[in-house]
Amino acid sequence: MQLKEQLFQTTQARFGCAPDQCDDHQLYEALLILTRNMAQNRPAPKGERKLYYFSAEFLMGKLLSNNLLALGLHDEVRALLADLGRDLGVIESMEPEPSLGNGGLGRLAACFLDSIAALNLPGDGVGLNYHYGLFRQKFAQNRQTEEPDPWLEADSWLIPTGVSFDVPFGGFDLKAVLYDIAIPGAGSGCANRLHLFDVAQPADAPWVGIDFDKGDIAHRLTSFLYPDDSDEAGRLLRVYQQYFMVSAGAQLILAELEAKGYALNTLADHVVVQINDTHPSMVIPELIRLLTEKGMSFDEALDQVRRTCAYTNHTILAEALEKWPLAFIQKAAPQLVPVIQEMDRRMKEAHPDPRVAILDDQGRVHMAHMDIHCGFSVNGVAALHTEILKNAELKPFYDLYPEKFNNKTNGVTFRRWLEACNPELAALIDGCIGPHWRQDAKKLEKLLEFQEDEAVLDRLLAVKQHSKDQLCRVLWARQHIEIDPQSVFDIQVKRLHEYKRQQMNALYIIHKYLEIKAGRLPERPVTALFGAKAAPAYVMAKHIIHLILCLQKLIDSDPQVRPWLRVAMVENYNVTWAERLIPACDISEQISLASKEASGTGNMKFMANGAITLGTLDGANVEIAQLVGEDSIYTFGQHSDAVIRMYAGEENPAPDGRSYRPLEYYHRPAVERLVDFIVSPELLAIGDPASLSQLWRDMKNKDWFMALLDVEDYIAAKDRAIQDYGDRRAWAKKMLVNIAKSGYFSSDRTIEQYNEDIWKLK
Ligand code: 26V
Repeated sequence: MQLKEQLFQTTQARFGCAPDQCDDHQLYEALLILTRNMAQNRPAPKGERKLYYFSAEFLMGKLLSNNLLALGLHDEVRALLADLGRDLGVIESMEPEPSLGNGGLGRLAACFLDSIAALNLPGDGVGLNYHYGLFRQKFAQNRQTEEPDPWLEADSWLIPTGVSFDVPFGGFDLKAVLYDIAIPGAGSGCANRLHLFDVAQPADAPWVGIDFDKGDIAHRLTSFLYPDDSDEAGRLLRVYQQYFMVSAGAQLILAELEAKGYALNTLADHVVVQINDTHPSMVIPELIRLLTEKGMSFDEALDQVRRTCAYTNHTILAEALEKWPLAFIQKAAPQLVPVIQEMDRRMKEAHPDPRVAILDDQGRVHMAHMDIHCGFSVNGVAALHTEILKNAELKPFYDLYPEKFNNKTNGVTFRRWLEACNPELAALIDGCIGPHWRQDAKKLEKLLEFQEDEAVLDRLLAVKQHSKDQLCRVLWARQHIEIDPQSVFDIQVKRLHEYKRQQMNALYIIHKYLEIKAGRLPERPVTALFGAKAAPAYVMAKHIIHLILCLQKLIDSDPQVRPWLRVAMVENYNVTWAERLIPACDISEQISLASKEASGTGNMKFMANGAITLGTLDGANVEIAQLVGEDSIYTFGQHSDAVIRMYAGEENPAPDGRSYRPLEYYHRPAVERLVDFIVSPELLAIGDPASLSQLWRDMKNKDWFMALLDVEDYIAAKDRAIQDYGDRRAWAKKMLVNIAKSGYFSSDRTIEQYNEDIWKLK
């Protein structure tokens, strides 16, 4: 049946009217139903072996546009709607964004599902169906406030499956009900599934805290996505959530294995489980428990599981490595305790070194240690990150199991992050090198042939300007912020964390502000754009947001500074915002303290859209720098080995154990006046004195992530970039080189490497 006819039938059946009588939301719903059905009816990729990608977060973003692209219907639907006098972009904007992730880790999982399906590999995601995604951020009195963010409407992408499993908690069982989201592969003709487990009777009110009794857990277990460092009260809930996810997921794996007629002792031949950070680590003892319950010996169960499970590490921040008190597990899932104790006993017997123990002397379970001992692969997410794991953070494990360690540099799906979010650039690229980069992003390298082609460079600049103009319109429509579309767009968007150093960017803004006030005008106007959510309980992160919003206000009301420098922080930064901001960016801020950002993935998206990176040699920035060469990136700051030595405090340690002393940097005249401006009369008149002075004191005295160490070098590098921006031809060439070299960071490449080295699906 023609698409037009199908749409007509859908709106008739659902709303009793023809498409041209529907409002925008009704048309969205009709397209959702149509696309969902088409994706659902696609067959799964064939194969003898299947991947289960376990993750507590899948930050999918809106799905309509991407699913239409994957199904090859995007252009047809756009034309159909245009005939009705309607705009696909407007219809797409009706979709609520499912924010089922905190940041990079969850978004990576979503890019991976896209690539796994596009490469026609049999691989499903396993996670939880949170009813309220990450909180919705609002600004009031120059501060972040949080509101619940429901995303489920009467019609959503969820497909009820009728499948459920009983999950045994301490004292009661709970039914885990399975919903699926179909993941159609672009150009593959097949679809995989994202399996999301939910409780049978979810509470409809937002999460307001929880009592850990049977009734509350039964209704609220899936209410709420845990922000990455919330308060103590949520921690036990997190263990309940994790066990619910992995127990249901492990049961699903064994049910599918048996349904295919495979014996349990062939598990490792037919299944591979990728554990995305340590949140799903309890899948290891749960699989062992289920296998032994079905009659397998502990030895054999451990052997099967060890050959089935692989672990990805996404952070080296010690505070982010999960260590659950055994008492929590005893309460939530007591049946796992003897399994964990037996694994621990065996590992201690073989390796008595306390640094590699699963259970420590404080009765805590080190989830990553369990993964490394009881899995066959451990990978980091960028070359530098993997080296740091091997040589520092996880060195005792690398000494034991060198063969398990491998690197898989992250990637992003170019279907969402170039083709869908920047159609004008995609069309320009098609015009130069043809459409085949869409299947093989490495082909973008052919763009290098156009480095001296003035017409192409001019068009590249025009496309960028078009995206900047569009962003200006969106900013005005959503937040009534007016910025100069001709200014340099300098963008830092990512979770708010001290190690990512948004505070150092704020110091640059202060520097520019003071220069302008002193009559030293910059070469050209600059707009500093931010987007960032702070975990609700992360006090210092909230102080930094407050500082940025106060700077925004100060400059907005200063007619002397405003024409030259603007600050704009977007409210509720999410995937949808990213799709607007990234195509419009000139300078991509990737300024984490070297050694602290495992990889970054925003850096790759910006690069693919022709932004020039201003960054430290951290995470995947190192690989970006190697690919584009020093003319097409601005790097600065101390290197990771120096930073690691400073934390180790090898020479002349301060009382906090490090050899870094922030006061020494603070007392440099060029630095002191920037830091002190945080508590200047101008800012104190706008902001909360307690918040600003706490930030000021912390920066001088603690500065745990060493913003003052790098700030002078940062200012110099950024000023150089802003100056170079003036040579439009040379800048356009840098943009072209970045786009041409970005193909390496396609998640298709990353997934091919996972498959080649770890999953071995085909
Ligand atoms: C977790 C926590 C938990 C409590 C304390 C504060 C804190 C801070 C960070 C995290 C990180 C969670 C894991 C994560 O999102 N890692 C990110 O993974 C991306 C995909 O591999 C990678 O690009 C980012 O560099 C990495 O930060």
